[in-house]
Amino acid sequence: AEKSADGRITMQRINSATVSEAELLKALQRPSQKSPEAILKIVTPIIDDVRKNGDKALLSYTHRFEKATSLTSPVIKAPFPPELMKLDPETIKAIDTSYENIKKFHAAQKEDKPLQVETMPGVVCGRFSRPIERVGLYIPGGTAVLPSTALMLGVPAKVAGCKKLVLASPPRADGSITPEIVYVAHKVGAESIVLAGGAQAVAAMAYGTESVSKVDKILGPGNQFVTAAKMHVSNDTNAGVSIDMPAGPSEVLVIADKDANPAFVASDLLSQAEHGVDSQVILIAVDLDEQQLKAIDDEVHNQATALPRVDIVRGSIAHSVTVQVNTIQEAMRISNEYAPEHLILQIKDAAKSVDQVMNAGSVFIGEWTPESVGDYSAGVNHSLPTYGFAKQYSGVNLASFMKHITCSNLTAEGLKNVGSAVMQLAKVEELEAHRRAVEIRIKHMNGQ
Ligand code: HSO
Ligand code: ZN
Repeated sequence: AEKSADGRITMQRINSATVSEAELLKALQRPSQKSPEAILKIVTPIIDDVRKNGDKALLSYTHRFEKATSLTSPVIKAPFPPELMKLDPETIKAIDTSYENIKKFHAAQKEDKPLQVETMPGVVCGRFSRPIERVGLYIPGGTAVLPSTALMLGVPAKVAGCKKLVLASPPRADGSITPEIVYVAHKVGAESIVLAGGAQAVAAMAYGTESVSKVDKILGPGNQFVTAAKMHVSNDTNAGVSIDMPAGPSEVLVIADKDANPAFVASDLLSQAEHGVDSQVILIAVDLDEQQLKAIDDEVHNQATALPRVDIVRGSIAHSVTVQVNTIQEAMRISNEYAPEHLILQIKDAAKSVDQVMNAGSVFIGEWTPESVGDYSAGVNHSLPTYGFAKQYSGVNLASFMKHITCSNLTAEGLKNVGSAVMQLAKVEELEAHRRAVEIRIKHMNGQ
């Protein structure tokens, strides 16, 4: 990781009023990712191997990559043995509280009743939803254990009514799995936990193996190998599997004005910065003077040096930036252009500014709403679009686990009303069978 010359952990600073738009955008560029082609070259043989050789291949990758050489089966099936989910009471309570809040918020996303619209007399169009039957939920391993991600994927899947939930997570070197993840798997009624990570876990869920159930959709964050593998299997029409969204490293953009508490602002920047060296944090400082900017910089440095993951923070802060702007409007313009995964508003009357948010994964409003409440327990989902994909994707939500099916139901009168339009367009497209499917019925009505 890079360090500034004097060893201070500090973000570079630019002023939007004095730099060109191109310079501004350059400063806001996400840390570059390895080329997708290079990653695909690595993951494709792994995916092919697991598709062809099933459990045997899956296990051998887990032995190799996770060093879990004692593992003899790549899956544990429900009911999960209680000794695999021994937790202290505070942790159980925390998971249970978070579970209930996430459940409440996602259950509220259910449609009250199927949609029905009569577009013309006798022409009724409807839409109803059904759960995706089998879902694969990927829980990353790496530098932190993430049972919260198991909650963010498992709870909405359960609320949606998915029949089969398969979790996958890389095991530890001794072959075991984090007990918190097993407890969440148990709570959401998962069918099994695949003890594997990376492209091999994605392939196992996409194609199925002797012991891993094939799924219809794979969701969950992961490193570049996991992401490339998800893209690869979702492009294989023979796999019949979809994915949630493309994923990149995590990021936060904080907009702070004179009202903001420098210590709070720094704490939010750092909670995102500690995720990984490739995380990016952006501060947009609205009309702050040198003294206020320095107060935030000092807090960043002082709080960071006291963190256990200070080395990771050094890495992410090295490619993070403070942008000085004069107005909230300018701050919002830049934020919408950046399209942050997380947007934190530490500004006066923060709620009023939400109207101006056009692109963001999730918004945290006001000084009492740190991102970490949304990461864990408030109820909102933390599986969100990164890398600017908030411009076109939504975060994981109830609909991520559902399909919407439409239907139409016409009366004879309805067919008479809409039939001439149908027949005329069929004529334009020179699809005569289409036209006659209407005509034959109209003739029948007329006793012809
Ligand atoms: N901020 C992360 C989610 C997370 N934080 C998990 C803590 N654990 C990406 O949205
Ligand atoms: Zn987080």
